[in-house]
Amino acid sequence: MKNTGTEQWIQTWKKWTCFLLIVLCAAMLDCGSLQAAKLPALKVKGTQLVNAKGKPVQLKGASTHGLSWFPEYVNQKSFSHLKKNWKANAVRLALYTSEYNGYCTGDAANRRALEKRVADGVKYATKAGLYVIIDWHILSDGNPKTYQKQAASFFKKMAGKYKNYTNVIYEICNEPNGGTSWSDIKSYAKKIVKAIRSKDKDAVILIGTPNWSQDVDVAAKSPLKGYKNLMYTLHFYAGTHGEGLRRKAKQALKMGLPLFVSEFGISDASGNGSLNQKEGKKWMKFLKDKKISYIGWSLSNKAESSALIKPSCKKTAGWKASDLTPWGKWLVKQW
Ligand code: IDC
Repeated sequence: MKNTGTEQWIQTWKKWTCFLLIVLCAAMLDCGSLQAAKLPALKVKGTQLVNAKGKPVQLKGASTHGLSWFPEYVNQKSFSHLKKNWKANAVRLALYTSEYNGYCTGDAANRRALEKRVADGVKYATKAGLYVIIDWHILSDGNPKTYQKQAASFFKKMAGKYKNYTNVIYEICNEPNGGTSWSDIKSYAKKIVKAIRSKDKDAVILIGTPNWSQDVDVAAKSPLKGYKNLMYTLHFYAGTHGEGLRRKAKQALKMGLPLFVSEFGISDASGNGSLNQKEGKKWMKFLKDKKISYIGWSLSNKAESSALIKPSCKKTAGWKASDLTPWGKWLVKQW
């Protein structure tokens, strides 16, 4: 009888602890960081992207068009549609640096708006259960060194913010071009990789290669040393690029270079013109054989053959097959 008071107190204490634990779990389930933890962290082993158990992983998904051009496609329903209906497992956020309200050419308000769009994109992708590539989309600015300072501070900021996200991947320069040498790209990459690694020790980082991310054989001769989880990008448009480019890719793989196709299409390289499905099939076979990840361009309804959505379709999510362009239908079948 003497103990009743203590026992009652213990019972009440147990009930409250239980209740608090449930509340805590519910709150955590709702929060993005726990969602992110659901996706296994990836790493690079040899030339292959793998999970923690060393099993090969192939990421497959779509790239947005420029975040300033088509911001409306960055929404929760759209990214969830990618995952649930299209069976993609990744999305790429194309942050143009120079063209059309680019991150480095627009004003401070534009920069803030773009950073908010990237943050929203990461949040939606995380909730949808997608890996997400933050793509520093250099293009008309040719040499990544043009905006190296801005790139270093941008990626340091992103890596600090997302260091605990297992689904965030950094692509540090979309397509160096205009004769930019591998040694220039490499010197840029060293700086940016260092900036990212000062915050995030192991996120996967994608590095662009010379000649619009095609000369992977050149990068293979002298890859970056001293860092893990680095991959090199190979871009192709099957209407323009065929066996010649695959040969370069095979050569690079043979030399031990990990490849990632962070952008491709089956139109010509302008992003328009007719589709080359036959060459596209050869590329798919190659990518499947080698278990190389691939991201199709672009999640937009622009009137060009590399857009996934028909120009007449104004929906920004919840698409039916009839809302997709021939390329959209083709790509979705590959996932
Ligand atoms: C194209 C878009 C087009 C836009 C142009 C801007 O499809 O609507 O006007 O960029 O310059 C790439 C680039 C990618 C291109 C795409 C098609 O990474 O930005 O998008 N492409 O030209 N490399 C090869 C092809």
